[in-house]
Amino acid sequence: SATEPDGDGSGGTFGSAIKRGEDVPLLTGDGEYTDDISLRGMTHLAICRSDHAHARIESIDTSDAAAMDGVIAVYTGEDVVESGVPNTIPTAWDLPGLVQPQYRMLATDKVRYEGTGIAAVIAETPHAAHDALERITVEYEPLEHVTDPVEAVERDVPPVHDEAADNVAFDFELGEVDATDEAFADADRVASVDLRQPRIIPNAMEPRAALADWENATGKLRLWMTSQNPHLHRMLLSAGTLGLPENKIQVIAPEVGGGFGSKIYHYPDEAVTAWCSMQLGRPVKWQATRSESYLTDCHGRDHVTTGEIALDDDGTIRGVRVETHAGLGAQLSQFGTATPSYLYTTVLSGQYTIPAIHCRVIGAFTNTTPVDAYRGAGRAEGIYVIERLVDVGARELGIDPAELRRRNLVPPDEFPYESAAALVYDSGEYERAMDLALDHIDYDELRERQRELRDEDRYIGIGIGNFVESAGLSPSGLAGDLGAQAGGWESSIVRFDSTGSVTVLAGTADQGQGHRTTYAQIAAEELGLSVDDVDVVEGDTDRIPQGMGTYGSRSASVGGGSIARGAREVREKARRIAAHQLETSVDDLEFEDGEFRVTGAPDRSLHIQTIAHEAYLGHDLPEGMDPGLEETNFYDPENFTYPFGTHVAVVEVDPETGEIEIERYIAVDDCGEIINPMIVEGQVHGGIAQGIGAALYEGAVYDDNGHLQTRRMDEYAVPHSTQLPEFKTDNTVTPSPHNPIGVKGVGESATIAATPTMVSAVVDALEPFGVDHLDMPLTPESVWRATEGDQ
Ligand code: MCN
Repeated sequence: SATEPDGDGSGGTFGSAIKRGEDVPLLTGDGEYTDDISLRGMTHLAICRSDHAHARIESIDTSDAAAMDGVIAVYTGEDVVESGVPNTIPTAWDLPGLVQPQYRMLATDKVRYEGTGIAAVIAETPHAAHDALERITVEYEPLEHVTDPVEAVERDVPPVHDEAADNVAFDFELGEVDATDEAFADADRVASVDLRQPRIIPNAMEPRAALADWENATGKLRLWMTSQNPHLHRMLLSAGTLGLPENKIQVIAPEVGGGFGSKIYHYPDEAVTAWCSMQLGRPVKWQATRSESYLTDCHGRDHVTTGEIALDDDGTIRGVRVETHAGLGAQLSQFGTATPSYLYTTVLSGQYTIPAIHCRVIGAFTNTTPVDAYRGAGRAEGIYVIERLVDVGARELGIDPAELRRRNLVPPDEFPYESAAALVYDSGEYERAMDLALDHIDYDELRERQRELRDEDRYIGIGIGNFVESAGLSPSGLAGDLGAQAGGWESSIVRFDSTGSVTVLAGTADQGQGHRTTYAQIAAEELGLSVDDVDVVEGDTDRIPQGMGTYGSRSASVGGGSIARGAREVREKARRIAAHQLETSVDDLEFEDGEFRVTGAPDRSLHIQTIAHEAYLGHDLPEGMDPGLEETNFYDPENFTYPFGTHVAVVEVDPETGEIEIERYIAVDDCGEIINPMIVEGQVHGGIAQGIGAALYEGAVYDDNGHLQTRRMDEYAVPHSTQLPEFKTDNTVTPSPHNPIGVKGVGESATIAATPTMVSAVVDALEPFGVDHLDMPLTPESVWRATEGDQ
């Protein structure tokens, strides 16, 4: 079928748990990260950042810093302006009525959050550069600040940007307000929940870094950086920020140690690094410290929400109504407007047939680090809301939460399913996945046991998280309609060389996902080869002409889809050469294990690797055929893919201490056809850890002065492995009809699922205490207070 990997040469590699080839250099210390690269004459950049949340810059005195030993130059925002480069950080997706204030490489007039870059010091060593920061004197006129998105809009505070006097960047609505109001008026019951989703700090293992090398002689910039999407960085840097044509910029993403979204965006810092190199004609390196990353990497989430669900007594969901204040931080980041609007509101139907949905999102500027997509981006926040609503609805009706979910699931024969929140879900078997997850814990028996234990003053809770996710935004036309500064397509080159080995050049960029292995599996499968015959190259705009990068769980479906299409074209060209040389027709050739064989005469055959050699000699090709054996493919899928699944957690809560013990964690994910089950399992494990982190531990905290309090690893609690249970993972397979290999994304699924699952479990445990919702993070203190009736 069109949805199955059709490696009819069957290398047998698609679907196998092949070990990640990329891990050997990473585990033996041979991986080369940006900071590992040194160039002759290299200098070091440190960025002077504001320690005020909101203030007018009165003056900046850099003379002492400039006079220090080892300091080469100190630049301020005025110097950047005077250099005449366009100096904008062009960013956000457009939205109706969006206020897009100016965003410069270094601030000149005001600082709008603690961490705003105001001056750049270039020195011979990193230490000299950092020491000099302390000698820069900045005089500020402090202004009142605001860090909370509701207060930003409702309290009378000096605006973060003059252009948005009320701090509202956008006021976005999705769905039919009248139809939803009617559904609510008709329904038997309404349940509601007020909730907060705290800010998350992304915590990639490698902090952001850049190394810029401007060549005066050629007028070309080479920029190594911790990028999830080098081609997008090239595009945004060239026109809006530096004013260079794209062919004068090479962006290279060497090994990148995690991103979770934070390395998608076009930040001022990498641009400043490049600009400084252009001023000095010397290589400049910037390596963020951990605290600098905590302060300046875009944060995630930050929603304050009221959700309502309308239900009939038989459990039928009639409608959902949501209003949320989304904190955007002080500047609009690249996906910072799309995440809380399109990505959030469109998943509010979850896995359920909900006839009426209305959602209003108020995007608010605050004096905080800009907020953008963090693993799960928008979908995580939206699914959290609908899953919390289903739980409070179940409580309201006295119906078991699994049963209420079951009664409202989109049935398998309804696909493609158009939700009231404007998405067309591609395929799904939601009940099958939910049943599988519930079977793992013997759900009905466990409910019985829960009741018995309560009589002994023991409180276990069962949490259920159903999710559906829109992954791999496409097609490009839709992205354009929605105002995206990016396309939904992906590009790759599949290239045989004359020795019969294959290089795949892909426009995506791995930060740990395992593309080099899974892409090799796709190409090897299509070409009947072993994965060892295939090299995968990503992350260099001079080697790979075009690409859109890795985010939104798009690489397997869009990038992998492109590779499969390219490999098939290569195979068909090879088939025509084989037919010519074997003096038969293409239809009389079978392809197996890399061999083209004449049907009925198996001794007459040619291996695809031999054909590759012939293709490059070009001595004996079919009439009119060009030599060579490679294809460039651009692939623009017709829709997102829609991964889904059910996660289940079993916890025990100690009401005396508020401690939560996670006893079981089951994840059933459906990401369509699975390229590599081991990599998929790894993605799910990491995702669960981050989802549990958000539910139980994480959350950025600003103090009363607008200072980020959680700015070190010992102040911001990501879960340790000892705090996590053993995960049980399982899969169902419902292929996506929308791409050539039937895959759906998996990179964000578990993060989306795990957070509502954990909160659901803890709140379920606390039912006897009358608790029907508790805000994250569910610290022992908040749980204990809840058991004491103090929420
Ligand atoms: N895969 C597969 N079979 C499928 C689907 C995916 O074998 N049916 C494989 C893919 O080939 C790929 C991996 O699973 O090797 C993830 O694929 P995909 O879901 O397409 O996601 P992307 O590769 O586009 O990665 C992005 C996604 C996102 S959005 C975040 S955030 C995230 C994540 O991946 N950040 C990560 N996983 C991460 N993993 C690591 N180690 N580090 C990060 O920063």
